Amino acid sequence: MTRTVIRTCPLCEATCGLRLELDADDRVVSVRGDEQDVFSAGYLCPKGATIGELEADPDRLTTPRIRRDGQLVEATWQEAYAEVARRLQAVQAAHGHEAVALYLGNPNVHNLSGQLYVRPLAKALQTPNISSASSVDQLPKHVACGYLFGDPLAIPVPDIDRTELLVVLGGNPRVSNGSLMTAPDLPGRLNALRRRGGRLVVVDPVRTRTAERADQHLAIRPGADVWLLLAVIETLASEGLVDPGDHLTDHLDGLEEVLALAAPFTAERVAAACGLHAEEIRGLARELAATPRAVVYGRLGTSTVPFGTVTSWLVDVVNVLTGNLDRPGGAMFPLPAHHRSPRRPFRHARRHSRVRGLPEAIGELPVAGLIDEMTTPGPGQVRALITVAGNPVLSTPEGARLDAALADLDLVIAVDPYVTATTRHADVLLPPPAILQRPHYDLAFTALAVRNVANHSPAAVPLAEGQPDEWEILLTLAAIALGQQPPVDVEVADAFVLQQAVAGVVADPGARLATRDPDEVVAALAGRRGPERLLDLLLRAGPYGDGFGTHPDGLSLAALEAQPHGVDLGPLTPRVPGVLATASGRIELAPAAIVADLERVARHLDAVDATAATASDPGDRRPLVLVGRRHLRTNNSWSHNLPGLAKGQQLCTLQLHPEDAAVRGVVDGGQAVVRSAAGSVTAEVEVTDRLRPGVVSLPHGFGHDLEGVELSVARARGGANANVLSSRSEVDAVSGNAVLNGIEVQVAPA
Ligand SMILES: Nc1nc2c(c(=O)[nH]1)N[C@H]1C(S)=C(S)[C@@H](COP(=O)(O)OP(=O)(O)OC[C@H]3O[C@@H](n4cnc5c(=O)[nH]c(N)nc54)[C@H](O)[C@@H]3O)O[C@H]1N2
Ligand SMILES: Nc1nc2c(c(=O)[nH]1)N[C@H]1C(S)=C(S)[C@@H](COP(=O)(O)OP(=O)(O)OC[C@H]3O[C@@H](n4cnc5c(=O)[nH]c(N)nc54)[C@H](O)[C@@H]3O)O[C@H]1N2
Ligand code: SF4
Ligand SMILES: [Mo]
Repeated sequence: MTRTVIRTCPLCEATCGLRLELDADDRVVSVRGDEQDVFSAGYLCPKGATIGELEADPDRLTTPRIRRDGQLVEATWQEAYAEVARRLQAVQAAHGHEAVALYLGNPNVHNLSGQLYVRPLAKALQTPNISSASSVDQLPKHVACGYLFGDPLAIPVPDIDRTELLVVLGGNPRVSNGSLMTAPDLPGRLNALRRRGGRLVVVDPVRTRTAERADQHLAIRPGADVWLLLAVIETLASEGLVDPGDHLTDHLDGLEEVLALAAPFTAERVAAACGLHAEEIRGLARELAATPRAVVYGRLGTSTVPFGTVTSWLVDVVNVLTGNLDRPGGAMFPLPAHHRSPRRPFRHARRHSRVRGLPEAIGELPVAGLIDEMTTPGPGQVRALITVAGNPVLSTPEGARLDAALADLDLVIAVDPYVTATTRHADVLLPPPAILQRPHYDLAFTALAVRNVANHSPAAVPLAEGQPDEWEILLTLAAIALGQQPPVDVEVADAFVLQQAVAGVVADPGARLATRDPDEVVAALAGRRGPERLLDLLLRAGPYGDGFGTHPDGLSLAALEAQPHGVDLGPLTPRVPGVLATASGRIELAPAAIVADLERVARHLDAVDATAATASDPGDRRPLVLVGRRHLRTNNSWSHNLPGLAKGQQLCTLQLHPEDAAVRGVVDGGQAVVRSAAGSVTAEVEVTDRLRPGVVSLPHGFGHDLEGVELSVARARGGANANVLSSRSEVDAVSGNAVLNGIEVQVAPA
């Protein structure tokens, strides 16, 4: 006897619907794409297909661990919480609240508990030292959109199903399945674009899977997109092609300023630095101007670079100048079903990190500064770290140094289902429930989706006796951080969280709940608890909500539960000016804080010109430039333990061009030492002409063969930790985001 469970895959941003068969013991016996899903229509990738393997992974923890005599031994939840209280409160008492740092990893964004209960924990800790995977990823986009539109979460996405020209910079959606662009079945959507006569242009130093199936591939030099985009703007301006469109005329500030700023960056001036021909750059600008529905989209390769914020900003500036912002087929703002707090005009750099003065953004400090906060003595030194769903030893700069710094901390607490390179340092390790044991709704990704959709998955498998859900773990940590002793009454803590949420919603004139009596709202939510109660509130108060009776046909959690394949709320619609939260109420096309970095952009161009001049010498021994990559069958650092995904293959290879390999005497299948200013690793060599000469590629998330890691499959293949090579001092100046692409390295046979 099996039963069918329909739910959304939480493993990447594509939010595909899954159709699972579970046996009588709740084991997954088969996984298919849900053909009735309103958004994914049956699409499934190899990662989604292994969800059963993930749930059944013998290395996945279900029991807490605490450190006793140097060993991580199993403990009860009571013992684990008691240990947290004893040791966390001791650090707080001895060194102050700021001595405790919090690092939030990527899976928090794919998890309702992480989305709704991490913030109460962060608040309760009363520490400035909060960082997340955002600052090794998309932070520059938040900062750019914060300045442009006043709201760091107002990120326009390519209207991929209606565009006629998609220009992808530094993204590989055929492998990543999309990022800051939630669209299940991107391979199918890209095929459809070309079938209807549209064009795909890919700008990437590597001929990726996306690039090889594009109409045009521009093999740019790493880090050069900033100059490319400035030259596109210069071309639009000098050839009279600027036309933001009537719909934006009354909502735009700074247009003339942007055009003036781009004037020095002609295509001819930047071509060598970009490694492209001037005519290719001008051609791109002309094509963008001439195509009625076109959109530029930048992803990781435009973000984790020295000018990440400027580049992310320029992407949307080009969309504005070509009339493609907020228009069908261009870059559009989704309108998700849940209520979002009204945004005050974006503020940035409200405080700075203690040691290096890195700026705060979206309430966090860049993780590139964390090692310094841990290792630099003085008042405010970090002595304890809590990680929730993160593996910073493998995902953040100078991973090996972070690893050493973690060993010296007074306390490490981790909420994570695995003993990883990072969590092997934990003094207390608290495992969250499995994916099928928790409800799922994509608060983050419905706000980045190329259609407005809503889809809820209730928990499919019950929690074990005494097993806490992840939100209960997070609330318990929060209460302990506030000085309580366990056992913590999570219902009381949760009632407080709800009360705060309701107060925020009824005070928002834009909510479908404004001016209602808070007690009445709380009463109407009775019968649910935890994240589902909060979600019900947000859905009912949201733009499609039932308003607790004012819009009887509107959405509620119950309405979504009745629609397991999701609810389609239609294509994206124009949202300017309503979406804007700037002080002026307009799009601020030339924000001073971003414009200030253009001087550095110009200086770097001069410096790069000098090296570009020698780049064509095939025998030259200039440093190579390292970029990252992803594989269809991996998910950052934590899927490598699934035999079905890994298939026994070494995916962590150093790719380099045949010319570069020959000059250095490294051979396909051999071992090479890769050295940067920050460190060195040894990796297996893969020679391929997919890369631009001078560029080498290594994926991140590997390097599991460290003492104490309990990932039996992943350990066996090890792989090199790419972040031994990235430097914590290389950051995007505006946002503090780490530079992970475009690192100078030397390669030699091992
Ligand atoms: N299968 C799989 N899917 C994933 C993930 C995964 O690990 N595996 N991770 C998920 C996560 S967390 C994210 S953030 C997304 C990322 O999603 P994407 O950004 O689509 O994926 P990446 O493969 O990182 O693509 C970055 C591309 O930028 C190129 N690049 C590097 N430097 C430069 C540069 O200076 N300029 C330009 N133009 N290109 C450059 C690289 O060659 C690479 O092809 O993927 C998500 N999806
Ligand atoms: N060199 C280089 N470095 C990079 C990148 C790159 O392209 N190149 N990409 C960067 C990007 S885009 C990202 S997003 C980061 C990711 O960096 P991180 O978020 O730090 O790392 P992940 O590898 O995603 O690790 C996630 C951890 O969460 C745990 N986990 C999984 N599900 C859950 C859950 O439901 N609850 C809890 N509590 N834990 C869970 C996993 O066991 C794993 O230990 O890496 C960044 N680092
Ligand atoms: S594309 Fe992403 S969401 Fe879809 S099945 Fe694969 S991992 Fe899951
Ligand atoms: Mo990411």
